[in-house]
This record gives sequence, C-alpha cells and structure tokens, in this order.
Amino acid sequence: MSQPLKVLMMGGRRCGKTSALASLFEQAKNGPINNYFTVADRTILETKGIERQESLSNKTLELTNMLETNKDNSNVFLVDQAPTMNSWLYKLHLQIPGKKREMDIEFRDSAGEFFEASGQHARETEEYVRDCDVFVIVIDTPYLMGPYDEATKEICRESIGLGVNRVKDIQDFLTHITDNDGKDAKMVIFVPLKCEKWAKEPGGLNRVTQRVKEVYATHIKNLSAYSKMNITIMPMLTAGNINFVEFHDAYIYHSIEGPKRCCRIDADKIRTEFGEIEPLMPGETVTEDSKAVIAGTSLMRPYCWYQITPGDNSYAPRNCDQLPLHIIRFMLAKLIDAQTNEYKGFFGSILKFLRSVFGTMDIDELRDIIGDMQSKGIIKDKGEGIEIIKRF
Ligand SMILES: Nc1nc2c(ncn2[C@@H]2O[C@H](COP(=O)(O)OP(=O)(O)OP(=O)(O)O)[C@@H](O)[C@H]2O)c(=O)[nH]1
Ligand SMILES: [Mg+2]
Repeated sequence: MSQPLKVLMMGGRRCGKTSALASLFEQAKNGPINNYFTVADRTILETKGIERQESLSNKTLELTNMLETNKDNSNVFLVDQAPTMNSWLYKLHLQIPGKKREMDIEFRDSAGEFFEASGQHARETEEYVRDCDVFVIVIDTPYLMGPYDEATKEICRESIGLGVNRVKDIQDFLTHITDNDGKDAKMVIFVPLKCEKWAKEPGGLNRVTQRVKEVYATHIKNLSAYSKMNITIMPMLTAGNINFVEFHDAYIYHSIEGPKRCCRIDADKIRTEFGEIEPLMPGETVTEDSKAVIAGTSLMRPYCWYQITPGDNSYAPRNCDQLPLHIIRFMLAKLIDAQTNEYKGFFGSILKFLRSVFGTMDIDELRDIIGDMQSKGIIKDKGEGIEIIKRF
C-alpha cells in the first residue's frame, strides 16, 4: 500500500505555519515546478470538535485580503487573528504530466500549542516526531531578530524571543527523532518566516540565517551527532509585501464597538489592530491583553506591527516552493543510500517504505527531473539566506 511522504511542521503559536503551507502550495502549482509536475491540493478537510480545518486557498485569501485592505494607505496594523487548536493534514499531490506517475507529500500542521514541552499535546507531538522523516521548524523572524536589534532589544528581550518561538521546547522534541542507529536518514529545515523586512535590506537574510545558527546552535549541534542528518536553513517569504515595522506592548481597547487589540500612542490615544488612531473617550478603557502571555511563563509577548510595502501590495511569495523540492531530493538520497548500503535486517523494510513513499513514480525518471531542476537553478542551495549546514 502506498503511503505519503510525511513532513512535520513545528513552531510556536501563530508564527505562520499554515500560511506558509498555503504559499508553498500556491508557488508549487504556479511556479517553475509546474514545468515538471502537475501539482494539486489533495487535502481532505476535516472537522475536530468545534473546529473545521481551514483550506489552504482560504489561508491565501487571508493574506491577499490583508494586502488589499491596506492598499494605498500607510496603516501600521496587526496580523494574527484566529488561532487554531488542532492538528491537521495537508496533502500536496505531484504527477508527471500525462503519465500515471504520482506521489503525495503530507504535511502535518499542528497548532502552536502542540509544541509546548509541558503542554497537553506533548505526548502526541513526540509520536509525530518518531513517525516523520522530515521536520520543518518554522521561526517567527521578528521575535528571532528582536532581541538583537538595537531598536527592539528592550521590548523584545531574549527570553521573549525564545519563548515565542518555543526554542527550548523544540530542542526537547527533536530528541525523539529516531534514526535506527544511523541507518535511517532524517532532515531538519529551519524556516524563518515574516522576514520581508530583512529580505529588503542588503545582506538582511544572511543576518537572519546567521541568527538562526546562533539561537539554534544547540539544536544544530545535537542534530549533527546523527550520522545521516540533513540540516538546512531556508528563509521563505509567505506574503512578500507585509513588512515588520515595530513591537508594542499588547493591550486591548474596550469601546462601544467591542474589544480590539491595540497599542498606546500616548496617554489619551491608541492605535487599533486595523491601524486607526483613536482618541480615548470617556468610559473607554485600555487593559493588558491576557492572551499575550507566553504559555508556561509569566512573560508577555509584545505585539508585532506590520505595514504594506509603499506602492506595492502584490502577493509575492518567494522560495516557498524550495521546501518540497529539497524534501524530494533528500528522500531520493535516502532511498539511494538504503539501496547502496543494504543494511542487514533493516534494509528490506526501509526500502519497501521508501518505494511506497514515492508512489508510482519511476525513481530514475524522478532523479533525472531533480537533476535537471538543480542544473537550471530551480532548486536553490544558496543565496537569499538559504544555507545547507549539513548533508549526509
Ligand atoms: N506579516 C506577515 N504575516 C503573516 C505572514 N504569514 C502569515 N501571516 C499572518 O500571521 C498570522 C498567523 O499565521 P498562521 O499561518 O495562521 O499561523 P500558524 O502558525 O498556522 O498559527 P497556529 O496554527 O494558530 O499556531 C495570520 O494572521 C497570517 O495572516 C507573513 O509572511 N507576513
Ligand atoms: Mg495554523
């Protein structure tokens, strides 16, 4: 029976995991991958309890709406409206045009709460970690860079940055990776998101990558101890033109219209989450946002404020398609490794598993396609902050 290639999306609450998948599917369907594969979203949307799984096309709409709403204004606004609670599967289907050669990549996309080491979902998450071959660690870039930039280090202290991105918790979860005594290759990809601001600065994405190497140094060191581990850093632009501007303490503005997230401008003025500056009227109050507490700590996460690029509100994702390409290339290398080494006892089962992961694809043909994409620069191994730290 064929089974999909399983990828686990990891990362803190609201860091942009699902939106990144939406842009990944979008770019895979419409970008240069299209010349080699017919790509389709084969997700079957589920319902769990009161929550219905959001379709990726709706997540793309959320981004394009945000770009459209703030077109031609200089509003500084908040993102992050509706947190999810569950773990969902999104399935990317690849087919060689006109042939019965097809395979699926299945992304397990959990809510950020699943990556709290002492949270109620920790056991479940550990199970996923044992079960997957590829791990995507999504990083909320403003909170990664905040503690190190002069302008923001006071309001976004290091403990806050680490807390929001659940850096320590993820380090713990990664210890559950099982590599069967080095026979079973694994891949970890660090993906900084919401990094548009840095992408627009000369050398900005290289600074982000450098910071990933410092903040995740222990993860990288521990992972490097596995003999067959691939480690890559790959910044992705999900929206392209929603740029980080500043942090402010998290407040709620209570008016007759109901509660809105806001920041204080001065003693009697606030800015709402939609970017409107409002004077405080009699009877209106401003309180701390209790939801801004970072779970498991007493720290408050400051809100991250964004602005559209002046004169350009296009939806312009970048390098999101690199993720599936690097993943397929890795799985091919894993297959070839298993074939060459013929591990005793283990070989038969892993080969069977890998064959099933590639569905009805012809391995030689797939290898040629990946080789061609590589020589044409469609698969990127460097530039724009992309860096391969370790390859087995
Ligand atoms: N500025 C900016 N905002 C983004 C970007 N990607 C996503 N967002 C916004 O960030 C918020 C969180 O994005 P999601 O993709 O829902 O985050 P998530 O990690 O899946 O969140 P949970 O599932 O609740 O943990 C949404 O309001 C998105 O519209 C981006 O590249 N830039
Ligand atoms: Mg999500």
